[in-house]
Amino acid sequence: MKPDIFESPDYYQVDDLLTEEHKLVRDAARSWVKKEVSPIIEDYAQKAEFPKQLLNGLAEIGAFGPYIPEVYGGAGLDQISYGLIMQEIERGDSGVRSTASVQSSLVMYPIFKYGTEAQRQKYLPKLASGEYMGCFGLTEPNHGSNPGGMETHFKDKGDHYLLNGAKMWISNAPFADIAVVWAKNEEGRIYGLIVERGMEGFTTPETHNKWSLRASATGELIFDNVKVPKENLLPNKSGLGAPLGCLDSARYGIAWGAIGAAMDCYDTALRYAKERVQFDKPIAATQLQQKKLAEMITEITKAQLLAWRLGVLRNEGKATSAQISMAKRNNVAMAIDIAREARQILGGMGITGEYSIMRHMMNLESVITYEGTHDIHLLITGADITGMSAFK
Ligand code: TGC
Ligand code: FAD
Repeated sequence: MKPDIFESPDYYQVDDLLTEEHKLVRDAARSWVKKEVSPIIEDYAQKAEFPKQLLNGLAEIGAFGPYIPEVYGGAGLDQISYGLIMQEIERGDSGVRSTASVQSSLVMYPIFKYGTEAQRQKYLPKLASGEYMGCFGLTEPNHGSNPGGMETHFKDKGDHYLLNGAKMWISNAPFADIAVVWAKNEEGRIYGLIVERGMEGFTTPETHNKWSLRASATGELIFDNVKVPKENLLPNKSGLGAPLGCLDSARYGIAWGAIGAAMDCYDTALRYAKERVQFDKPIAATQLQQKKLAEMITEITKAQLLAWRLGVLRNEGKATSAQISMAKRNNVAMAIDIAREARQILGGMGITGEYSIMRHMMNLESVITYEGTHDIHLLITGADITGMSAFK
């Protein structure tokens, strides 16, 4: 792969909307990605292997629990810093951002929000440092977009719970030390349970043959009469709103992350178009390629402003779930469109691992599906503006 000479586009001076702390956090993450992620990531994606050596660095740049209070080992940052970290990591690779998203928003967040003080003390500092890695089990073989129908369940056996069921498509599952698992009790009420690797009857087979997020480890979670200690139940919120509340935080991070992938594709395509000469002139001097590039920077700029405004609303505690859905849907679709157009600008070179574009494009096929599909987020907006749900 070529050396990482990425230069971030900022057509509307969005930097002026950021504080000095935001820029410091963003620049630290950007330098780390250039030094540690870019040189190795293509190789790991080709091998379909997660680069575990990145875990310490992710912890050091504050990617594990950016907005979790420092008293629990988090970085204690605001929502815009969190978004900027996700943007920079996904500029490197969506799979690496996935690992950070899951750890922060889908494992640390529910323990922080719905857990007991003892659970916070036991797990959060170790998750923040990367000593423990976590995964989040919501999706099941028969229930993807409709997690409320989940079949995984637990029974109260007096001194423990007995957990049975299966989850699939779980990021980080093959190497996670703990899993936050969503299951129904005997009354059909959904709760989160912390399941630890090594508990008898708990296995995490890896999912192979993916053409997307190849540098991220994906797997199943199988629960065959797993005895879960009662102190591992997250007691402070139940119902479908509990896992969906975690998704709000992760979807917000993805709205920023997708901008990173789009910026990387745009920057690569712009540079290539200026250097590639056909018919005795750079292809950047042709109207057709300028149309592609001009539309890309327009869409990136709109996405930056959407994400920034959403970050302000989240900092003020005013962002709605439907607003988050709009940003996740718009920004991921924007990024995948830009990846496809950028790939064409590079002609045949665009399909090789010499450049990052094809990897981003394939990764984004997962990003547009997980954390709520493109269709589901449209239906969330539709329900919000009409007051009528079209899901069921
Ligand atoms: P519905 O009746 O609408 O809602 C049930 C309860 O949940 C509440 N709620 C929310 N709470 C917080 N945040 C949200 N975003 C919420 N959306 C709904 C709602 O108020 C209600 O509360 P209550 O107290 O009245 O009971 O539920 P529904 O069954 O009709 O489903 C709604 C729908 C389709 C929007 C929801 O199920 C959905 O979002 N489906 C998509 C599933 C999904 O996103 N799965 C993601 C799995 S995790 C993942 O993909 C990780 S990828 C990780 C990575 O690598 O980055
Ligand atoms: P389905 O729900 O079967 O949807 C299939 C199609 O039908 C989609 O196009 C969808 O938009 C459409 N559709 C569904 N319902 C409707 C409707 N009412 N109206 C119109 N169209 C509809 N899950 C986790 O719990 N944890 C993870 O860590 C995790 N990581 C993932 C990593 C990867 C790489 C991938 C690919 C997925 C991951 N997921 C994870 C699962 C992900 O959240 C689901 O794939 C996603 O929610 C969609 O579910 P599904 O694949 O079962 O598709």
